[in-house]
Amino acid sequence: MSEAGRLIVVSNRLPLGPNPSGGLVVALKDAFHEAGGIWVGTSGRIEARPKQRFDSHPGLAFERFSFDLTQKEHENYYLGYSNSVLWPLFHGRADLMETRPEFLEDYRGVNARLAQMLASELHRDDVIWVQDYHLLPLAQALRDAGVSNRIGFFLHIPFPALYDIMALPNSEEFIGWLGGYDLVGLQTRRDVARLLEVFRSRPDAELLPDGSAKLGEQRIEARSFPVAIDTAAFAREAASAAASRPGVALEPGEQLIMGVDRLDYSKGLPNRFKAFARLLETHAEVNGLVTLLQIAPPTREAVAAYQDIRTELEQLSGQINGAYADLTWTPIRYIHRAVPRARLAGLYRQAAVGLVTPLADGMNLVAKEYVAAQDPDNPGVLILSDFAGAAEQMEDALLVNPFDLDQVAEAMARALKMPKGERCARYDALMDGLLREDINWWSRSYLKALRGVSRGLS
Ligand code: ADQ
Repeated sequence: MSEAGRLIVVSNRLPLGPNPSGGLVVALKDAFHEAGGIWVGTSGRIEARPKQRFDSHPGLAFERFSFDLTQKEHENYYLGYSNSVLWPLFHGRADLMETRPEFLEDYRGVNARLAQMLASELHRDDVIWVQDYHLLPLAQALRDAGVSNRIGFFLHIPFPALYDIMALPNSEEFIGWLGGYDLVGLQTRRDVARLLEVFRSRPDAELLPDGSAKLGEQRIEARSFPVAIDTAAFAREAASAAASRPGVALEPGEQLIMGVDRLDYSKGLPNRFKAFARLLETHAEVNGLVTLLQIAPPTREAVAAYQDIRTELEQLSGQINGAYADLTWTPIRYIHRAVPRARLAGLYRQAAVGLVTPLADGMNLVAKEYVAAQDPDNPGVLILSDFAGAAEQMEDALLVNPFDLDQVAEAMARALKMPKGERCARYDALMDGLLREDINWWSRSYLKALRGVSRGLS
């Protein structure tokens, strides 16, 4: 164990079970091995009398500290303020926001309760890394409880524009929440520019020559740290999955276009289906020879906007299949459930085109997974929305404006016909970047920056 203080990670959901998986667990494995520490988050249990508990497991390099939510907290903090206010707003859908005073009250309340629980467990040189939009006020609440440790935040979703923030009933308070952090990590340079614009607009904030900002007494560093995947491991998984499992049954000469997204309105699925219909309409030569496989598992179904998107997609896929299908060909295969990871990796490798067209997305890891899964000798083509954070690093994809259906349809036609030489050149360039800037690079560079901020600690 190193001299560095322990790492305290806080995320909404705690990784549970004896052998937890997921991107963040892989990302933080080395850091926890080096420094030890605690991972804090909700237990997934809804209890009338919420409890908190520590547990450790011999296979894990961190202790777990979980806490329950009441039904009211789950509805107001999680479904309410986090996913019916912040999520739509940060994805440019202020029109879908549902603001209610009790949402904000419990959002503040859960963060304050968590700060109280956590404050008494901290050592003086621990560094605290808070993950995502559910926990924005946590640093302020910890500061109020007398915590002076280094506290960093990472936002996994886009940072909103100044004008969008004005739509929040508590926009002043929102900006104040950021003032508790030493380091605010965002996905892209575009997000950092939006945050700095917010500071620039405020008389109580000062932009310092080193690029950081001062808000009240707090110095805040804002930088981009594009989140990533375990590229080499995913590539291996895809190669072995493709070798051991059958993919989708295709007719001779038929090509697969594939999309994988949680069923979320930010992912641009209706536009994607419409663009695919446009391809079928304008490129008769591909009819019968191309299938769109869309995997979209349900998510946050208790929130009304998610029920609407489901209905819309079912109608659209029904209409398009009704118009184009024949006895041997169904143009859209729409699968409304999760697919095991290894299976997904093999399907990516089978697909000639990866279609990633969100209208707003912090990063989008599917874009990275699709490229990592390709056969280096015969890779497929990634079509990527300019509105995904990943576009900033993945310029060798076919970048598209997802609102322009003709452009997306033309990109599909181009990708389906792209000569092997060009496919390989694009894949090589993309893969170089993904291997260099992988998930370990992401967590290492963030933690180095966080441990490097000075708070006058001895
Ligand atoms: P998400 O919005 O969930 O994440 P994304 O980055 O694409 O979006 O990650 C989704 C993950 O879930 C991928 O690893 C994907 O393989 C998996 N997944 C999706 N559909 C699946 C299915 N049907 N079956 C199995 N697995 C499936 C948020 C932000 C993103 C940001 C990430 C990480 O919205 O912008 O990239 O966090 O910071």
